[in-house]
Amino acid sequence: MPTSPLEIVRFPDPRLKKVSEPVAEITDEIRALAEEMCQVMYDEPGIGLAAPQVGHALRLFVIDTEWSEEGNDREPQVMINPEFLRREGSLVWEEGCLSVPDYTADVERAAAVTIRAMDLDGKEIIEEAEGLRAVCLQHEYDHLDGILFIDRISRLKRSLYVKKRKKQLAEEAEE
Ligand code: K2U
Ligand code: ZN
Repeated sequence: MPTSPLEIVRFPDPRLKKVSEPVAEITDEIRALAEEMCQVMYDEPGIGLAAPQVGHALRLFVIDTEWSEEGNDREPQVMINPEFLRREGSLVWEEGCLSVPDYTADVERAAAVTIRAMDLDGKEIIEEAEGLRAVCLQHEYDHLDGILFIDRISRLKRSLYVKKRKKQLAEEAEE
């Protein structure tokens, strides 16, 4: 059945704070959603996208940290019901988010992770990652627990962003 084009949910939409539900069964609808999420990710462009960011409170995200604008090397990975088996070390990375417009900040996360998930065929994936891919996996996983990168920065920095964002929304409403 035709689905409405996916829209990116933006802060301060309450849907971004919800804890998503596990995917009970990999249905054709789940496959279609994952496919559309990959398209939105490449269109934005981004290197990751979680289902709650497009209004679906499901424990599913897509990630592709290797692709380039030429578009010939796209290999998106769909991660269903992911969990971390290991998080080690520490690194700081300047993060942005497709759901948090016009803002970046340094975020501290684990430097190396091992993640276990299911792919679209229901096959178990266990993957080790470090650097940008480790950051992205943790960033997307946070979305499934209703956590944004701005929840991992200082209260002062977060409050300054919230004030700026609410002013931006008020000005847009007046236009
Ligand atoms: O979840 C999202 O909003 C996509 C995020 C994923 C991400 C954020 C910070 C660091 C790593 C991954 C980004 O908006 S995707 C945009 C982007 C593109 C290239 C490099 C870093 C972030
Ligand atoms: Zn994000």
